[in-house]
Amino acid sequence: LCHTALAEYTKFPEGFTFGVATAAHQIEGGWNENGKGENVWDHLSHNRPELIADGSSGDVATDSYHRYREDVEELAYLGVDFYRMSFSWARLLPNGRIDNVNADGVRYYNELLDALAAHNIEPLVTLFHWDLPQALQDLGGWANPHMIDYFRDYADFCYKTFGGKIKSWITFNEPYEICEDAYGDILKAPAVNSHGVGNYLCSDTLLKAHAEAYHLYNETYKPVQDGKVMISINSIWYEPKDPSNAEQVVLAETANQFKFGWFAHPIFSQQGGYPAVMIENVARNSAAEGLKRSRLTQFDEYWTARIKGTSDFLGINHYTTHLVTGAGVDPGAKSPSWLKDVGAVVSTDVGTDSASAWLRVVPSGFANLLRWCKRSYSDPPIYITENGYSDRGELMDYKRISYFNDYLSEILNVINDDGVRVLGYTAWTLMDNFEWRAGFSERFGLYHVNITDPALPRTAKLSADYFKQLIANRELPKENKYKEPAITKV
Ligand code: PNW
Repeated sequence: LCHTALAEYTKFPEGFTFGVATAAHQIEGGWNENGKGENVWDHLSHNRPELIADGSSGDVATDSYHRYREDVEELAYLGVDFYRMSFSWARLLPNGRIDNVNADGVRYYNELLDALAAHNIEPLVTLFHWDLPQALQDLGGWANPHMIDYFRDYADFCYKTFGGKIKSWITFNEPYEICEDAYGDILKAPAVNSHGVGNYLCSDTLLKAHAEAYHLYNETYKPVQDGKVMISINSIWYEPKDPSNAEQVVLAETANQFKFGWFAHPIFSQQGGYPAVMIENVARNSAAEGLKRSRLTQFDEYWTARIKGTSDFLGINHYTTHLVTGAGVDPGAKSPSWLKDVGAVVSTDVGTDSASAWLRVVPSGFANLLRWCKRSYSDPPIYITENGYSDRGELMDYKRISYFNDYLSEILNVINDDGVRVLGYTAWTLMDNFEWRAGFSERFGLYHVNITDPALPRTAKLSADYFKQLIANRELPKENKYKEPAITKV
């Protein structure tokens, strides 16, 4: 599974673009400044601090609300083509609705967008990167179908207010994490933990909300603003532990349909709607539980058609590969739950490690995922909207560099050998930041942030230098000056 082959291809194709990503709640801070409303992450970290590994919060984060000019200087130093950032819904619309606009939020994002423009850095803006206004969560959040209208209104407001400065939009970041981790579990805010039920109510609403935001742009704004709209889907890519075991091969495909296909199939497949194996498994389990209907509501003909084809690119966030070891209910699965519905036992015992338990380094899995996307979704144009590695914040971050280099090398392999249409790459993340429930204990940044110093100084890590060279040359470095020096034993 895990091979570090010598890079066969080193040059990126003409027009391939590079960027780095952040998310509002992970960097901005200023959580209640100048009219910003409370969001679900403010709420979780203030009311259930025991759920955050180091007791930290996004109250100050990396203070990018005040220090954004410094951030833009770092982006300019790296030489990125684009910056993937997100809007804080509650900074713009404190209660989530358009009847109460926070002028300071509009000012903040206008100034940030202008600073990017002054450096020729294209913004790629995510409308929703997990920080739902608490006022909307109080109404049920993504489990409430009326959220389709609230999200459409918010999108409309953003297109109208900022659309002259933005050519690329992402509606949702990682719908799986939103629906499964936040509604089906307590891994993300609002930690509803309605396993096997709330997660599927969420996906029904979220996919419809996405489609409405897409159609709105296409019909009303695109003719004038001429931009693109996509969605970013996260994959843990699943492979059979034993590739010669037929049952494991089938189950790994099932797991991929449940994970990536849950949101990709309705939008990117020819047929539309949820993957067949999901519909089957959840219906079977629901009946066995004595329910009258499947916990997974299906899209009718209208919504199947309305959701299909609503993304100009396939945005992929990819970090890792896990293994399927056999059939059955995973020992960690709650009942009912998504994992029980998958019906496979999974393992993270693969590749090498990182500071995040879930993040195993398996570059070859990335290539397999990309080839699978080409096959499954009729060769879509793809942007990698996140990819990165966690450690404890070392400045000489050799392991992050080798992660980037090996994963980028797999992108070049599939572009050249398989004709997968990968058009751009986004590193997660510009700087160490509030890593959700892991707080600051897991660090993904190209820049180090010293959070014990109130000035929150940023320092370029070795990986920042690596990334800068990569962008300047549009090729992987030939001689490996970024290799960890061998330790001489005495
Ligand atoms: C992403 N997985 O989350 C998020 O978009 C970022 O906000 C976050 O900081 C970053 O990745 C690092 O965690 C993920 O299980 C959550 O494969 C889970 C997975 C991947 C990404």
